[in-house]
Amino acid sequence: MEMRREGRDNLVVLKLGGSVITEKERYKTPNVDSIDRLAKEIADAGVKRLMIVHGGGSYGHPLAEQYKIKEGYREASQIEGLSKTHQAMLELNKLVVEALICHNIAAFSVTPSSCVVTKAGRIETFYDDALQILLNTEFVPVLFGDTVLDTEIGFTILSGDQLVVALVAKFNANRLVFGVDVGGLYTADPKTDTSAQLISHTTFEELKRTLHNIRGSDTTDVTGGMAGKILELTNIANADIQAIIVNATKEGNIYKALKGEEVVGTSIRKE
Ligand code: IP8
Repeated sequence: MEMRREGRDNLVVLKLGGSVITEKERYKTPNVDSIDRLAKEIADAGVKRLMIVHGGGSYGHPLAEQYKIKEGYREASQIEGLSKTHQAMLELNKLVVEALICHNIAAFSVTPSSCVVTKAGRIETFYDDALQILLNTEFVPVLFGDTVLDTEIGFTILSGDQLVVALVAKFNANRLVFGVDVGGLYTADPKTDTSAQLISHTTFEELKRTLHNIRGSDTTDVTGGMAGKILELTNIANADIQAIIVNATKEGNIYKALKGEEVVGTSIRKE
């Protein structure tokens, strides 16, 4: 992965999990209250250089699963599925961008499938000139997990998690905030194990070692839930950044994480 090394930009990359901005069990149902509250928290935090990526939730994942988009081209019937999945993501993106604009953020939608091409599911080409200009002119680009074209398997799903990690590396961000629907990383599954404890601080190296213990998410998530996130994070193990996983369903957490204030969650650093 290419790294730009010229200086620090004080750039924050924020991933809003699909389970936070949609009702994950109800097909194509946005969580409008949550989207609006998060837009307000983002506005109040006033981060100057910010990029936002959101996940698919009940918009992208059920369709991606139904048409087996992640696996690539197998049969002609998948083609309509590709269009439908992409269109569903555009619908969700519109809601997120509109909410941000309502809170006076200069949000600008950027469609990943128009600037990224993958090879066997991993980003191969990333045409980032437009993003660079948007950032330099103080827009807040808003991207999302998307259906993308793939030089080996025809098409696939690019997860928002793979995308944020690529953006962190490309634009030399110094903070990556994951807003999810759980409190962070735990020593065991907190839903089934009462002895589970929140891991408040860890390192990328430690994550690599414990990856096999991390559970995937319960609902349909074709891109791997928490385990997928951690796997992506291990790709930037040498970067001098802080990654924070916080519960974005709790009011104030995204605000604090964006401001760099103390917040309940998991903070991950190089060492
Ligand atoms: O929720 C996946 O993005 P994610 C997007 O960030 C689609 O994994 C289209 C399923």
